[in-house]
Amino acid sequence: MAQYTRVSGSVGLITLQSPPVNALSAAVRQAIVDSMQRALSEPEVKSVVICGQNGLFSGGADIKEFRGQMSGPPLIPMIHAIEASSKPVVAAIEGIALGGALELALGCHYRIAHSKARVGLPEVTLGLLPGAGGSQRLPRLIGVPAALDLITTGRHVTAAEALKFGLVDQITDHNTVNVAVKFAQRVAGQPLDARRISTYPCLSPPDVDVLFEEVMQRVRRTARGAIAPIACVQAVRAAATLPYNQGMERERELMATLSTSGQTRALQYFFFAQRAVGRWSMPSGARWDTSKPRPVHKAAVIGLGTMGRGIAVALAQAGFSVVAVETQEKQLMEAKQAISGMLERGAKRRGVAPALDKINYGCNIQSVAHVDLVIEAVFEDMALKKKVFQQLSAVCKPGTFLCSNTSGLDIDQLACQTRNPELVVGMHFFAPAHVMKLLEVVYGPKSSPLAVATAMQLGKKIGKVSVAVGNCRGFVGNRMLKPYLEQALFLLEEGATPEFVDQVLEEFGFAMGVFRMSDLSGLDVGWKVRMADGLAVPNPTTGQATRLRQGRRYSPLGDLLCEQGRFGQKTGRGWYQYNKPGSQVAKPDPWLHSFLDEYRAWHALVARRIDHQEVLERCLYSMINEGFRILEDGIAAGPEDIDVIYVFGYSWPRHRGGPMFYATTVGLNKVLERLEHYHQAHPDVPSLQPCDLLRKLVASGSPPIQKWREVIKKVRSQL
Ligand code: 3H9
Repeated sequence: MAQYTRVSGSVGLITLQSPPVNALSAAVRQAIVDSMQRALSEPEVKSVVICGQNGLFSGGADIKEFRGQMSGPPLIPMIHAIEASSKPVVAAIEGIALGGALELALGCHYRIAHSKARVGLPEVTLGLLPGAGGSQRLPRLIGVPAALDLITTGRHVTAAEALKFGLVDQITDHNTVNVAVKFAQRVAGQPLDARRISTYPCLSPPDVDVLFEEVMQRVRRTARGAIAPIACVQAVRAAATLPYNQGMERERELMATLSTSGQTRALQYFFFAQRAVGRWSMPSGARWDTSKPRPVHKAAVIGLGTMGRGIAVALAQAGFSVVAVETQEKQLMEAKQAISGMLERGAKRRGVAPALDKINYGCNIQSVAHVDLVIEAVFEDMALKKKVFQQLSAVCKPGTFLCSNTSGLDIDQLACQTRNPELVVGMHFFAPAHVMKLLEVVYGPKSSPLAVATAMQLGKKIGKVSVAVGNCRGFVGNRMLKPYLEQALFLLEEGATPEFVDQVLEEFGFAMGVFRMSDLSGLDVGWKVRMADGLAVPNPTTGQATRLRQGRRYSPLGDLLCEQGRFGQKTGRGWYQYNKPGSQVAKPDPWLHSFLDEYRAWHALVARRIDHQEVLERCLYSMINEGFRILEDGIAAGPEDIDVIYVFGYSWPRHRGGPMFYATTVGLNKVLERLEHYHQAHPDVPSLQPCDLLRKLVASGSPPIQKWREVIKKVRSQL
């Protein structure tokens, strides 16, 4: 709620009190309204300061309240009343002032921030806009271009940047509340007309139409189908072109549309999902809150290819001492140069000194003897990784955690090579490892909770969203990718083109369609895995049999491209053609179209017209079906883990919440029915056969996603 006290004789101090982030819940809003009335009615009180307890102003509107009926005083009139107050009101911003909290501060007559505070209007990330006057006041205060930047991206800005924008009046290194109280005493009795932002004209550049056109085009391009960023531009446009009251009316209309959209529900779900993955658990019952991590000071990276380099950079940038090992002298020198470049560019972007001295290089595995944790990132080959783990186990000091950056190999087999299998976990980074936010922390049957807790904490310290998952082929992310890729290939066999499949998936919101993504990652990677599995056979006999392998339908299309040396972007040819090797501009390739025609003719396949719906349903529902199997097997503890992995690691559009949340928006019964339909048409494709958990969820009335864990527990206890 909020506490009202009188300080220094004449200042009414309102302290927001609602842990953990002083969100503006109904009770807090009511307490602000009551406290303001009291401050206005007490003749001794000449000015007011609003602050938050525990060094945090406020995290904004209470997102949990969005799920139900709103109660308590609404924010808009509350903020208007503060702005209209005859006594000056000063916001004392410590920690954070986000969303509705910054809107509240914009209603105050003055804003004083601590130098370490951050402010922002992140509503767009929740599928909303700053709907308590923020879209109308901010452009009036800091100008249209800066307001567009803050409101359409939702980015947090530092106090120093806020001061530069004119968003706060003063910053301080001292006790912000004390400074604000003194300030409030000084400005008591001064005229307030010039301090009410809603009365300011909205100063726009002369070419305002051009500006909005450009911003709208950019926002549409990057929004990938999200509607909130577009509504944010429209709201700021209203501020720039309409009087304040009409602008507020437009803000209200746009907010009404957004707040009832499926996208905001998905984004709010995702907000809590991101936090839920931190509360990990293992089938053994070990949990985040009962397993203490061990501090890591010094880490090592073995293997300095693309992944190893990115991991070393991520560690060094986060302040860890790193030993970087590559056994071949020449590769070591190349890696050192590349890593230094990455560190220098990163430091330049962030305006800090490059952490070059954090990394020591070596070509001998002995140099990792004294580190606390090793991340192995050698080539994805089980025999090689086993050898490295044997060496590490012999060389490292007792208690060293041994982690593998494998993208899908069996962690247990690696653990078995060591003296202390309980200290072995997977740390699956995503390329480029210093940029991508996702980290899958993979526990095997022998991994200890201590090892999992330590890897999870290390992930957090280097800025990753870490998700703990069980050990199986491909873990969560790549295991679900398999049926998705497989369906895309089958669609080509049946008549689709890579361009069409990609277009449908990109319209859905993926940053890249499946074929463009495969070209980027390199087609040879999967080919090598399929060869090791005995699936891809060089020069197979032709005929129907080549499309049925190990008892199930198989498409050798990817293998045939690789046999032609078409490995994707790096060779300038793959599912698309590129101007030169390494180029990123994918162009349709007539050669590939004739190749597909010949392939179909050879296998007596008649191309048919495939529509959008079939592409989406077969690619996405087969992937979702695998997600249910993963939940059934206990590889992921809950649907949130899968959704977070897909949004952060596989560019699943965030405004669709992740694959498992998306299934709820389609309707679980519809997903089941369509899978049954496609499985009937393709009985030799096991990934289309609906899994038991999906059937059980539908049979139990398709409960909301927050209740799935209970059903999963029941299903697993019956196994
Ligand atoms: C808005 O204001 C709309 C307006 O325009 C009005 C329109 C009319 N509500 O992230 P953390 C919980 S929209 C409820 O782990 P951190 C969070 O779930 C709002 N709960 O800590 C977690 O709970 P648990 C605009 C909230 O230190 C706990 O607090 N505001 C809220 O890493 C700790 O959170 C935003 O979008 C909330 N607003 O980061 C800000 N915020 O422990 C969203 C947090 O049970 N919040 N919780 O898992 C954030 O960005 C970060 O949480 C913050 C703290 C930076 C505040």
